[in-house]
Amino acid sequence: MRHFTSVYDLPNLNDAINQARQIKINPYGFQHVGKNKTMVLIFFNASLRTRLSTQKAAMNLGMNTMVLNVNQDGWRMESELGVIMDGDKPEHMREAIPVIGRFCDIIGVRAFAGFENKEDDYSEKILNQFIQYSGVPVVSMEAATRHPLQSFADHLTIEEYKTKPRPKVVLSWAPHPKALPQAVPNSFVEWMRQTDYELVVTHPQGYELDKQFMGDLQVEYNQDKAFEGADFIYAKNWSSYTQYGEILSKDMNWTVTADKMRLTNDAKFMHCLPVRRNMIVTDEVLDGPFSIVVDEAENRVYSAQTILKMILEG
Ligand code: SN0
Repeated sequence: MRHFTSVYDLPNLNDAINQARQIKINPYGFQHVGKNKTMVLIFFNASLRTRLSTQKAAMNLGMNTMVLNVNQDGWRMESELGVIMDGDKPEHMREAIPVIGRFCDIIGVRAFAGFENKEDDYSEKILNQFIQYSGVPVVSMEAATRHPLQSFADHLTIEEYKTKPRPKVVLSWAPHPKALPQAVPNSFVEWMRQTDYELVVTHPQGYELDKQFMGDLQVEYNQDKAFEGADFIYAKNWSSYTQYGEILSKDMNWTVTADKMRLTNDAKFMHCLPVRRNMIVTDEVLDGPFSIVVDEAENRVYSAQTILKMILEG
């Protein structure tokens, strides 16, 4: 494996999960793999878990890490080719990316959807420039359309908590005050479709995800029905894909409550975090015994470490 941008980059999904479980048992057993190797983490957007877990993963492998918050600590970067650079962006990605590549062995990039242009976002314009110009392996730390390190950690978490071979896993839209990307739900659906779990997606009309992620999966528009007998509830807000980047609903009837959780088969509650309390999910559920959001976040280390190890060994 050279780059990691989606589940399709993994040579074998079961093997990746097994490796992650091994790494979780023995996180410092592979310190030689990253000796004298450097990872640069580039953030165009805010981060807490991704930043810390990816650095921790790299350090567990004996790597050195350097972090740059572009647009805050670094020069603002131009991404358009052929423009006259007379504005507020002093640096072009065309030079910045290969320069960064000379300083490291792996680059991690976080570049959310900008919501200015659907084509630019869904063609992964920024991430692909890193792949094209850096000369080193590139790991997506949430790009415009996917968040694969998160989905990998989600899969690992479900494997740990499932009590039957084929659990019912429900992705539920929930309300939020801001327009959020589709990356987390896109990636979650795409990843879950590679497992044999029973996957159900529920959201209000107008929140349909891009077909490339949903495939032939049908949406259950009735949230209560979706929750019936669920083993895992994965809540997430996203903005509309069809009416690109718009908020069509803030309907608090979609908030995950204890009453709704009672429809499930004592489902575990999951969310990638950060989570807006009493918008996405009530305090009662989030602080209750079925919430596994912190364990899910811990698994970000082992999913990232598996990916970095596979790249270093590749
Ligand atoms: C990001 C998203 O893609 O939804 C990152 C999740 C891992 N979430 C946010 O930007 C939340 C921001 C907010 O205002 O709650």
